[in-house]
Order: sequence, then structure tokens, then C-alpha cells
Amino acid sequence: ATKPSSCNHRFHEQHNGASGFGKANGGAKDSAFLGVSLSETMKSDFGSSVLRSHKGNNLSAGIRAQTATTTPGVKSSAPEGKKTLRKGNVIVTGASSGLGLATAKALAETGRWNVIMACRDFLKAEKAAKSAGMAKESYQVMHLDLASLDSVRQFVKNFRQSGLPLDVLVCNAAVYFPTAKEPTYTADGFEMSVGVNHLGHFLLARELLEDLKASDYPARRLIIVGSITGTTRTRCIPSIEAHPLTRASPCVLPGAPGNTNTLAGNIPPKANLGDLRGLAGGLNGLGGSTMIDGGEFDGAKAYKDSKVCNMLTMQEFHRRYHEETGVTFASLYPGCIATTGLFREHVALFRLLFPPFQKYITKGFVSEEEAGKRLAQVVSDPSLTKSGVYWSWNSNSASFENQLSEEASDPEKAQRLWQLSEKLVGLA
Ligand code: NDP
Ligand code: PMR
Repeated sequence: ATKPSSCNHRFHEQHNGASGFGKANGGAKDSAFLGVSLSETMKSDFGSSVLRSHKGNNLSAGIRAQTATTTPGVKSSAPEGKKTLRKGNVIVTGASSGLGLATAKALAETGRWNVIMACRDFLKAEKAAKSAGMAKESYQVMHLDLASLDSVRQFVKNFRQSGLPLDVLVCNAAVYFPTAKEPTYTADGFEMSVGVNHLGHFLLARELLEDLKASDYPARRLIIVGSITGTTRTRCIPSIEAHPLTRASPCVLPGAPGNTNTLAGNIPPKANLGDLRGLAGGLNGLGGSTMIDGGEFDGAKAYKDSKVCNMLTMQEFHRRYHEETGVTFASLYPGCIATTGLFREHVALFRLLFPPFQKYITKGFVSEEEAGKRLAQVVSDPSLTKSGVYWSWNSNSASFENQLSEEASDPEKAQRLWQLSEKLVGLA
């Protein structure tokens, strides 16, 4: 479906109200420190870099794109033949809190973006936008519940009815159920974490690719938020200095000085999609498994698996569509935003200790504001147009292309994931 390329500011807000999905279940598991026994952690097969010290994040780093003037424009005529770039339209899923809200705010503040906040709780999103100080004319809230494929399809219809072109799609929303003893399910019967984080976004992104293709904006992007916890190290180059506490040589990735983004993916339970037999069985627990690899339900692993799916999906999009469409496909690890609602289902002790642990021990902590600037950079920075990239930031808040783990960059797995996901969401 082609859509008018001019920016139509009439907008039909759709309010379906909050859904009943995504709520916690079950009681809390017994927790050791931060939910993982340290001895178990230290036994796992990583070269320790956790305690490697590095400079704190430079929180003052801004969005480079805000000041950049080099972006070639979709041109609307201006006096004296000057070309100006029209406001971009960006959909951000899960923009009612945490990273999504911070990104929406950062983009709105540039004055160059109209943010469509795609949220399951309309009222919460409106309140969040207001209290973040976002100007009324810089955003709209549209209802989207990723735990329902019908809602995803309805969202696409509503968005198209708005007449707005789509320039960037950010798949950001996620749920995490680390303490759940039993799985919960989406409206379509998929285990909730993979259902929301991967399958809902998969359908959304597949549908909206048409709209991205139709946009006349010069830098069209499809961004799927990934995470470090879904990636284990591919290779490790020990640096010279051993850490004074662990005596272990820290591992650094080539071109990523100070990068500690390798340990977190090795904290049990580790992501592992196996041969995808659970996904092939529908993830519904009806005779099959609720886990992608066919194993026993584990809420923390389900989340990490879903993040691997996010990163594989981004790469498969890139392989299939980048050349043909010119759309940039990207993923990222924004840093450890230990204060967000993502951890709302975790035990109280975890929520108390996690932020200082990340701030002072791992130094992987990043504020919501800083993380929002990072994602906003991936949305609009003219220097981040490379497709197929998994962006990360070093301790000076400079972006670099990170490497993905073997599993998260396996093209055969990505293809199989794509095909199975297509079937589950009704595209094949
Ligand atoms: P939050 O819980 O603060 O934000 C998640 C957002 O997703 C919320 O707006 C939530 O809506 C929304 N959401 C949840 N379920 C649905 C659904 N069914 N339909 C639509 N929206 C839904 O967490 P974060 O900001 O931390 O997470 C954002 C992204 O960042 C995720 O992809 C996460 O994996 C990633 N990430 C986070 C890290 C961290 O340290 N926090 C680290 C690495 C990656 P509501 O407000 O209604 O609950
Ligand atoms: Mg992890 C450099 C070390 C590092 C980093 C960057 C993270 C990020 N974590 C690190 C180390 C450790 N963590 C260590 C040594 C432990 C054992 C004490 C540890 C534990 C831990 C737990 C229990 N970490 C966690 C949890 C969670 O429940 C979080 C999670 O996995 O959510 C899925 C988490 C995280 N650690 C991170 C990041 C970014 C998270 C949030 C994960 C995400 O959204 O992917």
C-alpha cells in the first residue's frame, strides 16, 4: 500500500484502553545475590572482565544528529532554493516508560521528529509524555498491544489511516518475567516474553516495511532493540593487564577498547535457541514446549532468547531487504539501564541492589536519559546509516559496531527463525 508522502497532521488517535496482558504471575524464586549465585557465575565459561574498571559514561554526550547538517533532505521548497528536511515520523513501541520514553523525549526535543508512541496503555503513555515535558505537537499516542496479533494488525491500519508517512520504526517494547514459575501467554497463545518481544514485533516490522519503503525520507530505518544478555562472546583477545581482584585477564573485543560487553551474556541462564523445536511447536505448551529450544520454562531465559531473536531478525531483514529497499536495519545494546520498569517483576532485593551493582561494580550502568540519547542517535544520526549493525557504546559514550555471539549471528538460524515466525504470525 502506498501512502501519501506529504506530512498530514490530521491524526486519528485510537484508544482501545489498556489490555489485561503482560501482568506478572507466580511467586518469587529464591534469590542469591542479584538472583544468581556468585559461585555459579564464576564457574561459567567466561574470561572475566566484570570488574574491569573504565571511565564512567559521559552523560553529557548529546545526539550528534541534532546538530548535524549533512543529511540529504526530502525537500520541500524553501525560499532561495534552500532545501529543508521535513519532520521525520518515527514509531517507538513501548514509549510509555524507560528507554522508549527517554528516546521519544530526546527525539521530540530536537524539533525534527514527530513521535508516534505505540503503547499498550494509552493513558499511561499520555501521562508519561506530559510529565517528561514533551511538547503536545511533537507526539501522538496510538494503541498497540504486542501481546495480540490482532492489535498489531489494527495498529498498522490505524497508522495508515493517519496519512503519515513512516520514516523510522523502533521496536523497543519488552517484558521480562525472571521470577515466574509458570509461563503466561499472549492472546494468540504464545509464551509471553517471546510472543511480545519477538513475535509481536516481527509481525509489526514485516507489515510496516511496506510503509518504510514508500517513504520519501532519505534515511529510513528499522531498529530492533537487542541486548548484551542475549550475546555470549565470539572471541576474546586478552589484554595485558590482569584485573587486580580477579587476577583474570580482561577480554576486549577488537576495536572496542574498554568494552565489557561480554560477561553479561554468560550469566546463567544463558540464551540458547537450540534447534528451534519449541518455536516450531508453537510455544504454547499444548503438547510442546513454551521455550524456543524445547526446554523447561524459564522466564529469564525466555527473555534472553527473545533478545537473540531480535538480533537475528534484524540481520535477516538486512540480508533480505537492505539492498532492495535502501532501508537501514540496525540493533543495539543501549547499556545497562538498571532503573527501568523492565525489572518490575524481579524480587525487591534485586531491584534495590541492581542499580548500585551496575553503577559501582560492573560500571555498565547507564541512565535512562543517556540510553535514550543513544537510541535516538541510532534513529537519526547521519553517521549511523550502516545497515546490519549491532551498535554499542564505549565508556566515553562513543558508538561502535559491536560483534554478536556465534548464535546471534548465525545466518542459518536467522533464516529458520524467520520462516517459523512467519508461520506463527500468519504471514506464511
Ligand atoms: P520498560 O519496562 O521501562 O519499558 C518497556 C516498555 O514496553 C513499556 O513501555 C511497556 O509498556 C512496553 N510493553 C510491554 N509489554 C507490551 C505490550 N504487550 N505491548 C506494547 N507495549 C508493551 O523497560 P526498558 O525501557 O528497560 O526496555 C526497553 C527495551 O530496552 C527492551 O527492548 C529491553 O529488552 C531493552 N534493554 C533494556 C536494558 C535495561 O537494562 N533496562 C538493557 C538492554 C536492553 P507499559 O509502560 O504499559 O508497561
Ligand atoms: Mg548482569 C560487565 C558486567 C555486566 C553487565 C554489563 C551486565 C549487564 N551484567 C554484568 C555482570 C553481572 N550480572 C554479574 C557478574 C552478575 C552476577 C552477580 C550479574 C547478574 C545479573 C542478573 C541476575 N545481571 C542481570 C541480571 C538480570 O536479571 C538482568 C537480566 O539478565 O535481565 C534479562 C541483568 C542484566 N545485566 C546486565 C544487563 C544489561 C542486564 C539487563 C538485561 C537486559 O535487558 O538484557
